[in-house]
Parts: sequence; structure tokens; C-alpha cells
Amino acid sequence: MTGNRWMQRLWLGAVLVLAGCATQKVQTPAAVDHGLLPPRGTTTELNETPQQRDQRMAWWRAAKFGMFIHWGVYSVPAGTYQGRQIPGLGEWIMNRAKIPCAVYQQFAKEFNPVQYDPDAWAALAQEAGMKYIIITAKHHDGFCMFPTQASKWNIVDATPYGKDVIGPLADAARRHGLHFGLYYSQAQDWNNPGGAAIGGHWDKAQDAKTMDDYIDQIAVPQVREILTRYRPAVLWWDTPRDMTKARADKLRALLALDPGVITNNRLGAGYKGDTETPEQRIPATGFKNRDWETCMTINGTWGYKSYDKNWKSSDDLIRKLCDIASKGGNFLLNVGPTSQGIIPQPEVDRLRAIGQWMKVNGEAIYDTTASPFPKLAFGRCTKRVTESGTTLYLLVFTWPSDGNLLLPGLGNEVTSATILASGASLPMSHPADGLVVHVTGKAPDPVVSVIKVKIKGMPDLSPLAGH
Ligand code: H79
Repeated sequence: MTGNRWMQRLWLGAVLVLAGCATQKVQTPAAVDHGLLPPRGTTTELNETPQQRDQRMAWWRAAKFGMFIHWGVYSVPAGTYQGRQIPGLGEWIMNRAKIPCAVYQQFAKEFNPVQYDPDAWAALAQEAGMKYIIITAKHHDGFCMFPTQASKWNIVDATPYGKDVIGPLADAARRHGLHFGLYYSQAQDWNNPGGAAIGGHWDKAQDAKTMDDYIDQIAVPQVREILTRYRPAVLWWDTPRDMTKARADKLRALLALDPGVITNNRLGAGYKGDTETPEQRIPATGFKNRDWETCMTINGTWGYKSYDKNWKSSDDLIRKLCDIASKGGNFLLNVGPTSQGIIPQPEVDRLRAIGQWMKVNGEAIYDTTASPFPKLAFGRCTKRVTESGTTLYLLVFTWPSDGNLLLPGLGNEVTSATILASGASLPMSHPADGLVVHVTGKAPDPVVSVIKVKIKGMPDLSPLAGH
């Protein structure tokens, strides 16, 4: 850390102390220390200008690929309760099997992730080519993976492990140059009384308080804790069941604690947040004027299930990443660690395979925007527009048997076409129906080969494009 940065920190510290003493109001944006993160803007979505919003979203838009981590007490039963394999998502086991609160809480006594190695997780994300990590601070079972003053139902007070796992991962992520975000299930809570439950409560302990009590006594204080303690770059809400405007407003007001934070569209009460969040699916097209992120599992569950072997192939995942990037979105790909603190090997293997591809071809993914073409016979495309022109990255899923990669309707003057991996130049021709890049032999990459095409100006497509 440079001397300058220390001075800045000292100054920030002084402001924080003064702000804390003088008033109970939230800190001014200037008082927010982002650690190793770049500045995340200075104002909330309520009153920011489009330019400020672009600045706040810039790192996220460039990142394209992130790691989702679903980790909690549900990794102890790992999909099995009373000898029965419970269908559905691993993290939903308490709800699906209607496990009484007192019984479910016993699982915490077996949550002891002594093999947890946050640096290894961050290194794995980095090796995969991911640029951010988002971990479940609290899922629908209400269990906090961080110490909290609001409830004893947390990793420090309720498990033999007895230590925070969020802070060490935040530090490790930042050491590896990754942005760090938190998932917080704000409405559903099946253990802290008064929390919502999709399908309704099944244990009278859940009725001991109202949902307003739950929001005031659990959700609001805990979101305040995580925003101030870990400074997440993303706050990922989920399942806004029974979120009235009054309830949502109390949580939304907390975002002023870190106005640079990026939130999704799942707070509730009609708040749009910053990002659309298609879950387990890739939309047919991107979203008009909206940032978006597909979140997806590698097998069929978010939280660890010992017997779910329904693994997507690494080839499939690489193509999904390309598909998403070609539509202007981000890919938030999940891992579900065990109660020992281990990311299952099939997930590690797939992330490494994606990383191998990204090491060679990442230029075609990071900091790109959506394809200008509605449809391409050979695969997908991304683009990067700069003052000196546009680079198109052709993501070739199907290597053409006739050797022709047609960009329908593209009228621009072309500067060059190369194979990204080797730099080899490729001949081109410009027939009436678009631009054709000519390739020979077999695909340079067995999964997705990338051709880099530089053109002058912005893509200029005739009305015939895509027809
Ligand atoms: O955290 C992961 C999921 O647990 C969470 N979002 C991702 C990121 C999620 N919670 N709810 N849902 C997604 C959608 C709700 C699905 C439901 Fe069901 C259908 C609830 C009841 C019926 C799935 C099937 C869960 C129980 C049965």
C-alpha cells in the first residue's frame, strides 16, 4: 500500500469516527473505504445521473463471469433426511421435508468446515477466469455464515467451527483481485421467527413473531452488519415473498451505507435494482437497457447434495458463457461446497477447464458488449467498440465445412481477421449478403474457436442482416 493510500485511509478513518460521534446518520459516500476495490460511484440509484450509473456499473459490466457460492447448514444433510433422499434443491431441504426448527438446528452442530481454505477458493475462481465471487451470507434457512448480534442462529454461536467464514473470503477474494459480493435472503427465513416461507410455515416456532418484527429485528440489523463490515460490491437479494413497500423500503434505505453497491431486481415491492437475474436459464435475447446476469448451477442444486451427479459438461458451460456474453449478460456460475469446506472435485474440474479456454480466449468475453447480429449460422459473436473502430469476436461453435463464416449484412470496411489463439491472418471477401471470413482445415479449438475481426467504425448492418 502506498503512503498516499495510507493517508487516505487515515483521513477516511477520521471521517468515519467523526460521522459516528456527531450523528447516527449514515456515512457520506466519501467516507466509504473500498479497500482494494476501485471506486464504485458516489450516489445511490435514486438520484444518480446516467454517467454516474455507468461508472458504478463499469467493473461489473467488464467482469462477465463470476462465482456463486451456496454454503450453509444444508450442506450437512446434503439432500438426505431421515434416510430419504429429498427431491429438489439441496438448500431447500428444511422446507421440502418440513423439518422442525429445533431438529434442523441440530445440523449446525455438525457444520465444522475445518478444510475451508478461502485462498484456495479465490484462487480457483481466478483460475476459472472469474472476476467476482458472491457467497450466501444467509439463505432461506436464516443461518448466518457471519457473526451477528441479531440472532444466535449463526456460524459463530451455533457451530463447533465457531468462526466467521465471510470476512476471510472477502479478504482472499480481494487479494486475488476479485470483487466480492454477498447474497442475503431478506424475506424468507425459516428459523428466525416471523420470516416468510414459500408454501407457508410448518412449525409454530416460526409464528412466534410477525414478519414486521422479523424485518426490524433480523433482516435490517443483519444487512446493516454485512454492508458495514464486509463492504460487498454486490448485494444479491432473493425471493421477495411478502415484501411490502414498507418492508422493502427499510432495507433499501440501508444501501446508503455504501452507495456504490450493486443490487439485483429481487428486493421486492417493484424495486428494479441494477440487474435482471434470469435463474437457471439463458434468455433468448438480452434485456433492453438493463444489465443482466444468468445464475446457474453446475449440477442440479445450489447447496451441496451428496448424490447429485447431474454435471453439465465443461464444453456446455463454455458455450453457455459465450451465449450469455453474446447477449450482453454476465454468467454467475455456482459451486456448492461440503460441510467440510470442500468444493466438489467435479466442480473444480469444470472451472479449471473453463479457465483453460478463458486463458486463451478471454479477450473475446471480458469487457465486451452484445453481438450486433440477431443470428449467426456458426455460433455467437461479441464486440468491443473503441474510438478507433470495432472488434468483433466470432465465437465459432460449428466449424464450417465449406470454410465460410458469414457475417450477414455487415457493410463495414474491414481491417483484419485473425485466429485469436494463434494470431494467424485469415482471408476475407465481401459478397452482397455480408462479410465472409474464410477458414480452412479443422477447428483450432475443439469447443469454441474465436476469430477476431476488426472493422472500421460501428457495425453497419443492412436490413438483410440475420435473414
Ligand atoms: O438460492 C438459489 C435458490 O435456492 C433460490 N434462488 C437461487 C439463486 C430460489 N429460491 N426460490 N426459488 C429460487 C424459486 C422458488 C422455487 C419454488 Fe420450490 C418452487 C419454491 C417452491 C416451489 C423449488 C421447488 C423449491 C421448492 C420446490
